[in-house]
Amino acid sequence: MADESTITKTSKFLSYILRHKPEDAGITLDSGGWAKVKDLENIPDMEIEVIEEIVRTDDKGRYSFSDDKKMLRANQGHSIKVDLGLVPKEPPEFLYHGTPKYNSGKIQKKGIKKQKRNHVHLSTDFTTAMHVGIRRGHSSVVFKVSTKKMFDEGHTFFLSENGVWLTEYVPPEYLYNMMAKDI
Ligand code: HQG
Repeated sequence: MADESTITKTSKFLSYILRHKPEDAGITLDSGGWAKVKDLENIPDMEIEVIEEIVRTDDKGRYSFSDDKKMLRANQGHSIKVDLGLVPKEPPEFLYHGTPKYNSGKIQKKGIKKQKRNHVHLSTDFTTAMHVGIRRGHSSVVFKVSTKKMFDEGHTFFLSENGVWLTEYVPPEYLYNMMAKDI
């Protein structure tokens, strides 16, 4: 077992290179977002045992090995163009989006935009969304989104391997309710 700080440091670096900037570690991803494990092992301070432990224990299931374990990718959260091969899926009636309070006015007016990532990320429950909102250390607002209504009106949804719902954009008229959490 690797120590906590090695796990956190390595996981953050893996997120960074598998979702955003593979070139910063001198690696390339294929069109499906997969990195070769042998390339990852060549990165200084990167150990396969630590990668394996992260894939096994990550609290959000952020990474997956290919079936033959020769490749690794992030399950969602990318800003670089990747085709995760996800199939459109009907969402539940409501999903949730947590955000720092300072974004809420703009979101109410303009809707939820994907910003730098490839999709807007939606959680299945309030608590998870709240944690997404407060993760940068600010009081957060949770929007309840009428996702079934969106779907019925032509919006497409995907469910990532690790249970995060993804869509292109949430127009403001589907933001059904708003709940705040002060920290
Ligand atoms: C906000 C983490 C102003 C949006 C989490 C968010 C998630 C707007 C920020 C995953 C806006 C973008 C994604 C608008 C959206 N005006 N602000 N119109 N529309 N925003 O990090 O959803 O730990 O790209 O609310 O758990 O916070 O990395 O998206 O606050 O699943 O695995 O713009 O990242 O997962 O921020 O987080 P992000 P997110 P990991």
